[in-house]
Amino acid sequence: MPKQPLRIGMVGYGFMGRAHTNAYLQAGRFFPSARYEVVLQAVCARDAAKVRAFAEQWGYASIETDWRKLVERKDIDVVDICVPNNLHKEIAIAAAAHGKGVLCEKPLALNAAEGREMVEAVEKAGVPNMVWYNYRRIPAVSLAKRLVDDGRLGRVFHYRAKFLQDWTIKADLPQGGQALWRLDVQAAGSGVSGDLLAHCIDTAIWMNGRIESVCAMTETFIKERFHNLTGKVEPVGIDDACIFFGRFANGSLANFESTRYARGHKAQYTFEINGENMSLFWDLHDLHRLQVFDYRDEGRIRGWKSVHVTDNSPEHPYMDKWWVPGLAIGYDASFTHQVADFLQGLETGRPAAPTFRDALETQLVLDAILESARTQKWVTVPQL
Ligand code: SOE
Repeated sequence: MPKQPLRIGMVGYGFMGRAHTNAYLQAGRFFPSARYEVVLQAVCARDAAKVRAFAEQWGYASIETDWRKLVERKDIDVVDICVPNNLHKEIAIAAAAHGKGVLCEKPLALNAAEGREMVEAVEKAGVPNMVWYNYRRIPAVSLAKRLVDDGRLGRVFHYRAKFLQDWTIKADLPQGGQALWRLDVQAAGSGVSGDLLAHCIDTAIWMNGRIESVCAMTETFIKERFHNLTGKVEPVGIDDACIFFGRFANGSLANFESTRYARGHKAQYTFEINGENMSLFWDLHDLHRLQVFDYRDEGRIRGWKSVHVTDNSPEHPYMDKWWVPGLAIGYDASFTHQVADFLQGLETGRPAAPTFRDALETQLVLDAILESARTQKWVTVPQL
């Protein structure tokens, strides 16, 4: 039976545009869906020459230079949003109103109020929706989630995570425009909290449940930067670093840190979860490895086990579709797995997570963190 085309219209073509497009191509090859064939139908960005070059390089059939035209096109089924955070809401709501499925880069929105509007829009339209919190689908991380869900940890006491980078230490790095929109509070909404901690919070909630309350501290180390869009030196409105602790609904304690001022660290995302029977530790720099300590092991050989999650059996999530046992896959594969799961969600009617609604939970925690840092008080995270 011929497969049904699922025609993607992508807005933006930066780092995430490449990551998503690569995932669409790879998913069709390594995780073919029985029902859908992903088609790279159109890519949209303001600069016609640049977006045409991107379309040619990556295989998109057409281009647009105005996202409003893209979301109206009858030959697009899913709109994929890969532009700065301040554009997510408007595009998502318009795409949903035109009956398109909507995939959105993380974080969902500038803040929870925007996120709520986006959730309402996709749910009212009844369209498929998902947010690209890709790290859930690194096989070692997915395996950790399975162990937690199987109850192997027992009662959980602690969850700690950090995401460290060092690329903004330079004082003469401007803010605004192209890749540097992440430094501009108007475009990004926040700094490391929305950009990096959002990943940690998404994984944490997924693995360990709701975060109920938080107490946070943020710092902006470089207070003014040249702004590429205004041509002037402007105050910096983002958080350069954020540390928070909190309480999960299951009674366990949360401890999180993120910064772009940790010299030597490029993307060190780690998490650890400590239960009464078992602890798990993962580090993005060694992404295949899940460190496991099981207290129930025989005493003589009890200790931290280093599980290399590259077996090509279904016991190691996603790995049976790749190479032979022991051979590594990379960061890019987490996006490929997300596309594969999205297609499976369409086939089975059980939507792939995180949906917009799931991602709104992370957004609520982010708002609470920023409020706590501002007011120097504990903040209760509102229920969804
Ligand atoms: C920031 O440098 C960044 O690219 C984030 O925007 C991504 O979400 C993260 O995965 C890697 O770091």
